[in-house]
Amino acid sequence: MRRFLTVDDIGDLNVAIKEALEIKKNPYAHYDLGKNKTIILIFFNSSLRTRLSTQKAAMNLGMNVIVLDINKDGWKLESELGVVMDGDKPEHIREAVPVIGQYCDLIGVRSFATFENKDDDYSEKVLNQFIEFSGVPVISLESATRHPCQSFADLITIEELKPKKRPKVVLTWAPHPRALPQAVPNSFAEWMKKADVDFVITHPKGYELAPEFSEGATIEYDQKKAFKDADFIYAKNWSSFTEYGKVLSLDKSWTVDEEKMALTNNAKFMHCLPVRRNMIVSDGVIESSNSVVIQEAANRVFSVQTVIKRMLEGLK
Ligand code: SN0
Repeated sequence: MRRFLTVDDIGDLNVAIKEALEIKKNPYAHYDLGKNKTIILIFFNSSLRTRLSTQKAAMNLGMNVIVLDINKDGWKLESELGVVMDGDKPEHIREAVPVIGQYCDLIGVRSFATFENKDDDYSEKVLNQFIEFSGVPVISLESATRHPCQSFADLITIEELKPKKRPKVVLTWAPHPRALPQAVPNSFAEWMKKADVDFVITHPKGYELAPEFSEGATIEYDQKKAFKDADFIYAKNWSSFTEYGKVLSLDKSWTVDEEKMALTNNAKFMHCLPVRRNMIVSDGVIESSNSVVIQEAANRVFSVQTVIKRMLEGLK
């Protein structure tokens, strides 16, 4: 395995889930695999779970881990080609990336959508530089369009908790004060469409995801209808794709609360975190026994550990 960017990179989902659950049962079983191997984690954006769970997963595999908050601790990077570098960016990404590749065997990189240019974001301009020029396998720790480590952990959580063979999973938009990327919902949709679930997306008009992600999913604009008989409610805010990066609505009637959860089949509440209480979800729902956000976060270790393990096996 040389890259982990999309659902297509993991192969058969049932095999991947099984492997992750084996690792969860016995996290140190492959401790020798990472001996004298180094992973560097590069963050262009903030992180709590991704940083800690990836570090823990690599440590469970016996690896050395280096973390770099590149905006704070590195040189500011230029990514345009053909520019005269007389401004505030002392280093070009074309040198920085191959240099980082000299110091490690694997790279993890987090680089969110910047919302400056839709084409740059959706062509994964930054992530692709790491793939093309680092010379080592690359794991996406949330790119402009996807968050595969999160979606894999979400799938593991659904597998652990599903009350029936083919559960109903609902991805619902909810309000948020800032413009957030579409990466988490895009990715969740991409993984759910491949999984054995009945998948519904609900959002206000104007929040349609990019067609490559929404195609094949059921879209229901009436949130209450969508919640009916759901086994899992997956809440997330995202900004508009069509009016790229815009916040079109702050409508609190979309907040997930006890009344709406009562319409479901005793659904579990999921969110990737961090979550804004009483915007996305009421205190009552997130603190209820149906909230599985902590288990979901715990599974972040085992999704990424599966990926790192496969990459290390490929290095041998
Ligand atoms: C990120 C996002 O893609 O939505 C990371 C989620 C894993 N979330 C945020 O940036 C939230 C920031 C905020 O202001 O609440």
